Amino acid sequence: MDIVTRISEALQRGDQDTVASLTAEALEHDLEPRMILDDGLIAGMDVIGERFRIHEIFLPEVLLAARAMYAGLDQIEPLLAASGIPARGKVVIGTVQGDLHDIGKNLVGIMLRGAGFEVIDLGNDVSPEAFVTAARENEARIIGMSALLTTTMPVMGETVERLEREGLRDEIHAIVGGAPVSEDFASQIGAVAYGFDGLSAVEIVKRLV
Ligand code: B1M
Repeated sequence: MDIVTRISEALQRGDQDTVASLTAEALEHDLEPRMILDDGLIAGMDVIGERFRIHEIFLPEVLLAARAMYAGLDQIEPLLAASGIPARGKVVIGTVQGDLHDIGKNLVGIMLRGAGFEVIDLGNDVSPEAFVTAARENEARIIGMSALLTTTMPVMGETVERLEREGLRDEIHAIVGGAPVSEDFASQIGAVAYGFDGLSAVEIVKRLV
């Protein structure tokens, strides 16, 4: 079995030590960080998500898988983020209020930093007010919101409404992403764009800045 598949399987078992050692081994063998990320870590997490959906596994297993994901991600992050390009602009990012999923949002942050943007990461459970205040105070032109739960998606719309109320809609652009979010949803709530993954978020931000 190839090393990337072994990383995916170790992640599914929640075996963080093996994910850490296999990721280190893969990097020593010059495997592309993006390949380790997409075909190992994200692929493993996709299987976990599906097994959780059909009640084959439960929250403790998902938590262990998330911990194992970070054991690999922590090693890949410096490689994805190392661009050496001076900052091209500021982006405020966060996972919306009520939502604690932060793996995807962190990946988006890593890719943006790698593309040379200064990222102000507000973490998870971020209110519309906190997004808008951080963007205003840091003079950031972009707010990037992530949501993984259908129940927290409306917070994205509330943030856009808040920008409107404060007269900032033309100055600060809201972009949205996360597994349940879509292009249609983004235009319904008045966000300027929908990002499918970290790379597409980078493309959008480059276009907007
Ligand atoms: Co939760 N969870 N979870 N969970 N979890 C999902 C999202 C779920 C789909 C699982 C399922 O049922 N199959 C389901 C949501 C159902 C729904 O809303 N329709 C679910 C649920 C129900 C829950 C709880 C409610 C469970 C419970 O308590 N009963 C609970 C909610 C807690 C809360 O937030 N208030 C919960 C808890 C958790 C854990 C804490 C155990 C853990 C999170 C750990 C962490 O993040 N630190 C967890 C996990 C790991 C998942 C799954 C399995 C994996 C999510 C993930 O990290 N994926 C997830 C199933 C799934 O998504 N298939 C699930 C990997 C990550 C790289 O992908 O986040 O999609 P993703 O990010 C991608 C893109 O979406 C995009 O780029 C990223 C890179 O490609 N992207 C952006 C993301 N944000 C973006 C922003 C952008 C642009 C692109 O621009 C700004």
